[in-house]
Amino acid sequence: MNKLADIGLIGLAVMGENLVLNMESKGFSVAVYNRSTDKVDKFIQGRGAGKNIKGTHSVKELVAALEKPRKVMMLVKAGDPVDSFIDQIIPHLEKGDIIIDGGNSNFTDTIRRTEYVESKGFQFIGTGVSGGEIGALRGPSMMPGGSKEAWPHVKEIFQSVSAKVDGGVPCCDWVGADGAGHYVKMIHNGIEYGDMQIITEAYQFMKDVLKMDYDEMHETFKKWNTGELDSYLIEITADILAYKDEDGAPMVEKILDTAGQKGTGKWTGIEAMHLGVPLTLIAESVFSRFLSAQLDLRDQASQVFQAPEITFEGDKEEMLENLKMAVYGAKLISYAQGYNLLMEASKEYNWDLKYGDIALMWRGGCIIRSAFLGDIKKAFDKNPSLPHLLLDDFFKEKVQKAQPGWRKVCAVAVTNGIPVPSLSASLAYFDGFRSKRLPANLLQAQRDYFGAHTYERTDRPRGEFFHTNWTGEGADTVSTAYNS
Ligand code: 2AM
Repeated sequence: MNKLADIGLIGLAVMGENLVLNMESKGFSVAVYNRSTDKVDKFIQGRGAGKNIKGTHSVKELVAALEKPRKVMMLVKAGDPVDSFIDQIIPHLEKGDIIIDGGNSNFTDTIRRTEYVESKGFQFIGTGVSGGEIGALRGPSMMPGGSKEAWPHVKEIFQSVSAKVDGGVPCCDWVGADGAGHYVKMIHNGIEYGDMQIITEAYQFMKDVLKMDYDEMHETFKKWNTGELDSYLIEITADILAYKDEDGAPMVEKILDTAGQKGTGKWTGIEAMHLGVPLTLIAESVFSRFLSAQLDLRDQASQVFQAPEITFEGDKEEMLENLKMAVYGAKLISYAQGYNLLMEASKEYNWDLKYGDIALMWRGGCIIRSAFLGDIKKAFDKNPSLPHLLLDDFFKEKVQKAQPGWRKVCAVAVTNGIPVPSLSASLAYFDGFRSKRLPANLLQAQRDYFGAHTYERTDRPRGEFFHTNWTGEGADTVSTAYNS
């Protein structure tokens, strides 16, 4: 490879290697570098052999190998390594050059880095890249944000390597300023936690309440994948349930029930708290992983508490249909809550997010890809200023249809002592969401009673605050109002 490369990539771990091969297969030349330079040589002699890929052994050599404006993309461990590489790259750049972070960075870091890199006269892109190893190789979902002037320079490369849906629409478009791309990736991961938790609850219900065997469960998920639940995670669940260990037993039965996590679901939950958005399903999914990790405590508790005897005697097929509705209803709520958070974030951080386009970016390539995302795109195409997904006609109709079965599943699960935190929390959210009046009037009275926090009245305009001397002992001084 003699001519200068179209793009440079730092970080030859799983995602980096596969993305480089993907770029090269689409006709782009790539220069690569890795901190441990033996990995560069191994890659060039191995999977990268005979391809339009140039190995380099220093950041300086990498940058010198690039066409201008230079595009240097990092796929390295999130955190300090990203800052360290930015500082190593900058001295070799010229005006207009672009640094890209394709790792799983926290959006607050991306906001800070965009400002920093721009202050040095260069441009910065923080992009979510989803789809794992295979996605990176064959076409990931990509969610770029940062310095907008940089987008036209990387658009062709990004959209060429990304997944395509509906006969060629790329699952990659400009998301917004500074940390917007990584924010959208964070929400994607939160939704992924939710979808996975919903599925695991359905699995436990099938196994413990409906006493289904693994082949039956496999067939059920396979069937579900042909309808409105058609999605990557339902598809792989069907595969996983069919997988047998060498002795013929279901592989899943042998896996320790303690869930790991890398933190992006937790960030989503923290962010929901920060912006005051009821993101209950994703939060329950994160907490469920924490609870699963408390193996020793659960072991002790299981010896202390007797589980209720499971007494389901109804029609199994009918209950399976109810379960499908519960899964679908919970999923509707999860995405509606996720979008609620996106909408608040768009206002808070001035991003002007295009909600329908975001659904399209997730439509293919990534872990949460599903037919369902097409319906979200349609909802925002119909009404770009839709205040909440559940108020769209399609979603309204679907959630109404899901309700009866969803309620029955939660009731049966609770009666039989089967935990369904995401199915029940989403139903509770829905019941709260559709309530004109909640018991927060009593809560406000309590706050006013013990802390003179004041309340507003139903018979007076909003914004007028009142205090009652509930005991006759308090003074008339009121506390300053605090609203999250
Ligand atoms: P390495 O191969 O030299 O470990 C994923 O771990 C990628 O991030 C790898 O390319 C890895 O480089 C890189 N990485 C991890 N920690 C790093 C650090 N502290 N400095 C530079 N690169 C790092």
